[in-house]
Amino acid sequence: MSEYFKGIKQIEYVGKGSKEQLAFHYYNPKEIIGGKSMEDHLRFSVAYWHTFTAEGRDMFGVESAHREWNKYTDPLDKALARADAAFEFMSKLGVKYFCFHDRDLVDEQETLRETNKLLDKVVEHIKGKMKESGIKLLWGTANLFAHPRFMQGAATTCDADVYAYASAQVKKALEITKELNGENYVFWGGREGYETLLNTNMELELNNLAKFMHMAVEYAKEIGFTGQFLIEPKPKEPTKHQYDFDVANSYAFLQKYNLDKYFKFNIEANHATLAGHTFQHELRYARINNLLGSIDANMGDLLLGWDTDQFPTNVYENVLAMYEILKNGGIAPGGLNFDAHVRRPSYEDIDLFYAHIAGMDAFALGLKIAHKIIEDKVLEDFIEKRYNSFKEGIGKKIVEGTTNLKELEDYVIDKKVSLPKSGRQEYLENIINQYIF
Ligand code: XUL
Ligand code: CO
Repeated sequence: MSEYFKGIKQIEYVGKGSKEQLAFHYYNPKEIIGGKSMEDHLRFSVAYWHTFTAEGRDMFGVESAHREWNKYTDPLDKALARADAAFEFMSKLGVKYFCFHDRDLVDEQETLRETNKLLDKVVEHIKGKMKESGIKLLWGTANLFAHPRFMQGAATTCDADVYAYASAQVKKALEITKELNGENYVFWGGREGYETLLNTNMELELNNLAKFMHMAVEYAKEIGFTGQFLIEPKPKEPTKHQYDFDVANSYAFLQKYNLDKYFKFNIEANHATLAGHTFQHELRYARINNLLGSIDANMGDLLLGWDTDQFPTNVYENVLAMYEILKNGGIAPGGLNFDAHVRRPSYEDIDLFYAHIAGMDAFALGLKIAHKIIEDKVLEDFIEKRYNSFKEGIGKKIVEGTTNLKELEDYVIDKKVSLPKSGRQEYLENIINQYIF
């Protein structure tokens, strides 16, 4: 078997002082933070599509990277080589999870039957690799957006044959996710949205989408797949308006169609910002509704405004994200999946290591700092006091739902209502800086 990443040894923790860059400066997998190892807190995962399948093509140019493992013309040879490279990479990096779309593993063939046959062979091979390395599958999904048949959606298409094809793809993706003991299954809306309402029956499309998800839940029960179902919201791109806009909007959809007990959310930082939210907002909204399932750890570029899927090297953002994860009691059975790709000019194989190391170190820092902020109750004490007026008197009655508009009017009618306490935003931002730097 070929070695693809020659000259790269196991990536180890060397600590902050070292100048070695093929090493971790903050991510120390076995280090205990708040009673749990960093590795168990963070549950890092490598995204098969960005790291092993894609090669740096963008809207304006062809592939900039040429990966040795993708050079084969025979589809089985290529798929097996890609899997070998993936497991060599993940083992050297020390990441314990990966995620895939069905079409990342193998190229699509003439018929679904042929593609599925090829998939079975590769899944068997991957199963062996997983056993050998101890690397596990965080989640599987189906690619229902790349092939032109899905140009107008998959579960929200205008064409019943396309809908059937997408359903069959999900059936198979569920089977292979179960076969590989996947801990979750993700639905990202891909092209489930519209370009113009002039040609769109929105009601039918949303009803069909809900039926699609119900069928997946049913089939999972039938085959004994017990992983967590996740929806990954994104407001736009590739479609102008995606149906799974953000957590709040998708939660309304889940509730309307009685799907809320089966789904949680896979929240992606760059999707949050495209929706006009902070990453922390989406995490918080999911967390307080007990819907925080997993994370696509990346970041966007605020000046570009599209889904740039960059490695999450912004420590400040990661502190706030880890704050939500810790307050959630952890992220398992979800994890932190690097749905991120190297910049097109970073085309050498070694850049794949530098990029993941950068994301892992920045999230390790986020974990350590967020843990301290929570331990010292920096925000908790402040927030607790900020809402003191709801603990007694009329405030208590409001919280308990034992008052009414008439009583509230009586309460204030002759009262001189003073200003609420200062929000102290800058004071708090300064304290957070003191924890970070
Ligand atoms: C696309 C995206 C996907 C999903 C899986 O923006 O994030 O890669 O994570 O389909
Ligand atoms: Co994603």
